[in-house]
Amino acid sequence: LLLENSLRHALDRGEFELHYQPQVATQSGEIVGVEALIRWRHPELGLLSPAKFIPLAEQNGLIVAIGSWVLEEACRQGRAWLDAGLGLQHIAVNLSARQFASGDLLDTVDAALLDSQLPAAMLELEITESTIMQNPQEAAVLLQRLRERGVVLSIDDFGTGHSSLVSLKQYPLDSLKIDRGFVQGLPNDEDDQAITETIIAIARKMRLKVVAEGVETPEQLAYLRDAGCELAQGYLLGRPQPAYVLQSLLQRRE
Ligand code: G
Ligand code: G
Ligand code: MN
Ligand code: NA
Repeated sequence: LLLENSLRHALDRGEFELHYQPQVATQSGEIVGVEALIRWRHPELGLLSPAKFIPLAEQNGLIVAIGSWVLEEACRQGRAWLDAGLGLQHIAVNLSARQFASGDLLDTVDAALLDSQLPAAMLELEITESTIMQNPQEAAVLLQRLRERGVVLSIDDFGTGHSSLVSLKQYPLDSLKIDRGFVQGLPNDEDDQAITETIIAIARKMRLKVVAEGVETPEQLAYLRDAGCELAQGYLLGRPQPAYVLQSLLQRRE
């Protein structure tokens, strides 16, 4: 396929870029972190979202090389923002299942941290429940190794991945991200209320940070804040944007 061929060259040609979406404290409104989200600036097709090429990269294995680039670039940017005194607590990066299982994730993370001199505690890695459940034993070891380095570990799309709550106890996690599918129905849908409140309660009991995704309305934000959800992310608070746009947002805040 055409897209697959150009995907092979996209890294060498420098066609990928990271956009950054703010994560905001629901109490203060302050931007405390960002999530890095990859985009492909395709020479003919324009800016492509990850949905258009990440599944393909997962299939053909290119995701491992792309994922390494993402880690390096995010850490480099995080360090630049740290040096600029912008006061971000963390920069979050998504890991795909294949990248997680590749066998060189630890080396890749170590190299990205070493090259950038980003403090490990500023790097947050987002992993889905299904990635963990593909190989629960190996995942436990890998997450432990990452934790030993001081990296922050977060479960993405929490509530959608069929992991038992009990099993989560075995993993050294720092944070849960409430899937935007549950946030969508807030503040009125009673099922979504029950689910989000339960996730917030679990997070609190397990001493995990909790981030609500896909917050699009002031009513959703108010509901989540009142329910005790610390952090929120979504179009209401900021779309994923190029580094320089996010940087000007952060500077305006100073
Ligand atoms: O950015 P967007 O809004 O379209 O993201 C769509 C999906 O692509 C999300 O599920 C997100 O986790 C995933 N994604 C975005 N950036 C990356 C990345 O750098 N690596 C991987 N593996 N997935 C990503
Ligand atoms: O799976 P992950 O959480 O990494 O997905 C992030 C994706 O969600 C990105 O594609 C991002 O653009 C998208 N996203 C971020 N905020 C919102 C939002 O408020 N509403 C919707 N529908 N999508 C969002
Ligand atoms: Mn994510
Ligand atoms: Na998500």
